[in-house]
Amino acid sequence: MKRIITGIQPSGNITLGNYLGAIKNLLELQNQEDVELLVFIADLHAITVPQERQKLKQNIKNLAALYLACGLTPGKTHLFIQSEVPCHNQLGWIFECNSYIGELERMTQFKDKKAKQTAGVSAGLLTYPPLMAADILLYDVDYVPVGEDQKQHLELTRDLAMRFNNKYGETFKLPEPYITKSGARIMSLVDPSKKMSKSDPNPKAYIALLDDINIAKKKIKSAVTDSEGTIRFDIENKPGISNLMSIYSAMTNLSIKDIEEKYKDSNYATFKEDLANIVGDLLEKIQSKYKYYIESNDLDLILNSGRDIAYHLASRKLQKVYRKVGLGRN
Ligand code: ATP
Ligand code: LTN
Repeated sequence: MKRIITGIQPSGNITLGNYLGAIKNLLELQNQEDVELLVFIADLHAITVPQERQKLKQNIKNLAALYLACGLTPGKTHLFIQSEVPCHNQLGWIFECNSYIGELERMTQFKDKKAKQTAGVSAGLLTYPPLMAADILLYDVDYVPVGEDQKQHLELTRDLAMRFNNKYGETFKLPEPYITKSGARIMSLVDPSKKMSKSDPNPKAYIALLDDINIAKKKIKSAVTDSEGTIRFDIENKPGISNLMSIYSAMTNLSIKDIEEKYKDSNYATFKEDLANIVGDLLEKIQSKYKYYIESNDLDLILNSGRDIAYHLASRKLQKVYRKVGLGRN
């Protein structure tokens, strides 16, 4: 049995980048035999940058419903909310005490997010990776499916696990990142040098899974391309169309070569029209299921069950760690 965990932040509208880079992989993993999947909503991570209370609450619930709408199945996947399993903060603290400020300051996400903060940088933004390490190491997982941007945090997680194991004896299993090539890095629709991000201030940069379908299609049709007009993959010189081709490929499982062949006599407008329809169909399917979950009591029942299963696993590991570190009386 392989155990797998991943988390996603409830920091805004889940985008097509999140779907193709993270959620789609989960659906594939979920359908494999001998896989136990844990998926959580990383609300503690979300508050490393300022959040409005009401909005955060709503984002957490929306995200849970969205995950289910995308196809995560409760019997196969344990879905829970990070803050409802306090073992995450508790182990997170132990890892904070075993991390060096220098290594945390080197994290790309920290540097990026720090640069974006206008009203001061929270200490939590710096100590985010030890909390993420705790999220993972509590559960003795084999794999962590994430987008490429999270690889560095995964490496740190492995370093922290090894550091702890060396100091206190074998305690944590070393997890592997699980990154699939297609959809690993979907870029912004207005600036293809930046990744598509749900916290981008310009909503035209991303397709949100809950976007109005016509607006989503329009965003694709007006995505930045170039003046050459041929549908050819060349990230360096044609980043805009290459990004749209990556999206197309991840959506349809057609290879980039197949797409180039299919559209060799077409123009950007035809290609974009087709892609807009493909994306529109996906959003339509997800949105109708989302409507069901957001209005149903099932959502709370599913989250309660996920929380209880996660707590059961995590508390056993935490107890072991406390004992090894010498905390408390036991
Ligand atoms: P934020 O803008 O709030 O930092 P985000 O959109 O970058 O959020 P995260 O919550 O950081 O999303 O990431 C959720 C998951 O989606 C992670 O596994 C991440 O690697 C993946 N992911 C995020 N953006 C992309 C993208 N543009 N392409 C592919 N995968 C992505
Ligand atoms: N840092 C991740 C979200 C995240 C996560 C995790 C992913 C928090 N904890 C544990 C995998 C495993 C992000 O920003 N995408």
